[in-house]
Amino acid sequence: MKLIMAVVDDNDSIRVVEELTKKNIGVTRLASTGGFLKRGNTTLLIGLEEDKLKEVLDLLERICKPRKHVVTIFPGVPGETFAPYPVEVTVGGAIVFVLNVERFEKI
Ligand code: 2BA
Repeated sequence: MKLIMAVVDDNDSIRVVEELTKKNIGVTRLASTGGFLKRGNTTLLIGLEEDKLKEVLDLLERICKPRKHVVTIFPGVPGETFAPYPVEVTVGGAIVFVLNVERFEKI
C-alpha cells in the first residue's frame, strides 16, 4: 500500500476529491499553508493500493494546473532600508510525495 501526500491549490482540490470519491478511492483533505507565500493551500492524504498509483498521479496531473502569484519581497537586514519589490512565482500544479505504508488498520 502507498500513501500519496499532495499539496494542491484549494480550488483544484475540490475536483480531485470529487473524482477520487467517484472512483471509490479514500481521500482526506487538510487545510495547509505554504511556507513561502504564507497563503492557504490543501494537502490531500490518499491511501491506495499500488496498482492505482499511476491512475491517481495522472488524475492529479490532469486537474492541478500551475498558477502564477506575485509576492512582495522585503529585502535587507534590520536597521537598513531597501525598497520592497514584486516577484512572480509559479505554484504547483501539485507537489506530490509517495510514501510506502508499513501497515494499514481500520479499527
Ligand atoms: P509555498 O511554500 O507557499 O511556495 C509557493 C511557491 O513559491 C512554490 O511553488 C515555488 O514556486 C515558490 N517558492 C517556494 N520557496 C521559494 C524560495 N525559497 N524562493 C523562491 N521561490 C520559492 P511550489 O514549489 O509548486 O510549491 C507549492 C506549495 O507546495 C508550497 O507553497 C508548499 O506549501 C508545498 N511544498 C513545496 N515543496 C515542498 C516540500 N519540499 N515539502 C513540503 N511542502 C512543499
